[in-house]
Amino acid sequence: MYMDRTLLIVKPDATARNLIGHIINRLEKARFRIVEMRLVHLTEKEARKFYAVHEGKPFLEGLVAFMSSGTAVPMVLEKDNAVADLRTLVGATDPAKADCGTIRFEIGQNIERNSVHASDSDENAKKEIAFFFG
Ligand code: FUP
Repeated sequence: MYMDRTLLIVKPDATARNLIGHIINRLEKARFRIVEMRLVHLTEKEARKFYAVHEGKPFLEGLVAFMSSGTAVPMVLEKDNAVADLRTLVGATDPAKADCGTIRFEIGQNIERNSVHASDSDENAKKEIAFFFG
């Protein structure tokens, strides 16, 4: 049976605070299954490519510097309705605006250092999974 897939990245602010295990625990308790996972340290060039959709935005330079500042953990997650359910679990981009109980509400530090990335559509999930896992 085909299962929906999405991409999550544990961002460098979370790996620096030893929160990889905590995030995986949240994901598994929400019934996501990890089907691929890597530890990466993105170059600035790779981070810029990943966030190409934000070219020209005022926050891009800071975001690229942050995303290439330390270890990140991209993973492919499988679940029924994976994309939408993961966006719900992750919460709003700005942790200060995220719903109570979401991952960004719980551990996000600010709109840039918001601990996790989650694909926002099936189409982008496919592209982002290919970016990290070929
Ligand atoms: P999201 O889909 O929730 O990750 O949000 P966006 O695609 O809008 O933004 C991607 C990343 O850019 C965010 F995770 C953090 C960063 N960002 C900023 O640093 N400042 C902003 O004002 C907006 C986004």
